[in-house]
Amino acid sequence: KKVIFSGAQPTGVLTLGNYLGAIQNWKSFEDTYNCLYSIVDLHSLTVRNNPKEFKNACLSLLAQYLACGLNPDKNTIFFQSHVPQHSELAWILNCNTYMGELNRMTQFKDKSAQHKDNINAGLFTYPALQAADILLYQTNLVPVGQDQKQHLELARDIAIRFNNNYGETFTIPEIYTPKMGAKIMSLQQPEQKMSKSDENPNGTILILDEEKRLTKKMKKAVTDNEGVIRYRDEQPGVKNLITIYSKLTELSVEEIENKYDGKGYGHLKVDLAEIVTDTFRPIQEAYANYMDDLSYLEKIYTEGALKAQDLAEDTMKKVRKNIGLV
Ligand code: AQP
Repeated sequence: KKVIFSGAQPTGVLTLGNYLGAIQNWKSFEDTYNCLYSIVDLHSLTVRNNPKEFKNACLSLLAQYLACGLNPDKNTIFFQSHVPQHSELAWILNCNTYMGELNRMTQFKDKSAQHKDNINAGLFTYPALQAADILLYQTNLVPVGQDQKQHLELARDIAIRFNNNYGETFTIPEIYTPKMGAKIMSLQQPEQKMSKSDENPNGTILILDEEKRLTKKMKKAVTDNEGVIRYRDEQPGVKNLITIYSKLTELSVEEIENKYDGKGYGHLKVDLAEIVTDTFRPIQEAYANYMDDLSYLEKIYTEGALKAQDLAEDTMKKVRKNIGLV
């Protein structure tokens, strides 16, 4: 079977953007690929966390993965930090990645502008750890949102360079982004992507938002003065709402435009709030059950780590040998 690797950071509750851009697709691969889905906790150390809250966020993200329907019998679900080979390979790849390449990463530019008081080395070398995450499993396909494309291209460049210098070591991964929903935008600033760590809570729908809160956020979503429900770049707010609608109902853009022909934005927002609520209700119920059963979560992440370690060690043996470590 071909291998899929992807992950999300435990930096907060998953957003509707994470769900539509990534998690929803992950599930669709579980029968045809050997899928590894990680909670990439080491990546989140690039921001300052309260250790107790961080630990909760990590367990919560595992419960969110399961609640979103990822089947632990079909997928390997694990914490990145439980597989020490990630850190080992990250160092080796750091030594095969150029400062110039890392300097071009827009995520580093954005995040270092946001956190001026903590521009740490980890934030800068983050893409090398991400490359290690992927290359460690001889990954064929990486399903991610649009925002991760640049990092993935760098991971490919690093793998190609490494293979050229040291002989065939890594599979070169392909990038998979969904045709629609690869970049869900903030409800408040539709020119910016929806993000877990957005300071304005109204811009972001979280998969654990309860109905009232969710409906309120949806009603406040920024639109425009055009007064027509059309999917076009001149109406970024409305375009974003139609994208979400289409992804969750599988109605085409045209069908949605026709359905709301002559109707107002309020109508669209109320209906969409209901659709999102209906999607998240079973997830929220399942989430509460998983969070009540920490020993089950422990069983899942322990088994996941063992499976991932085995695969990772196969690659590391090859890497150590090829670079000449005794
Ligand atoms: N707005 C989005 N639309 C579509 N896909 C998205 N992803 C993130 N935002 C959107 C995809 O979700 C996966 C997990 O993301 P991550 O946890 O690795 O972190 P991120 O990409 O940095 O996402 P956030 O939500 O913006 O987190 P913070 O605020 O912590 O930086 C990835 O596949 C990502 O592409």
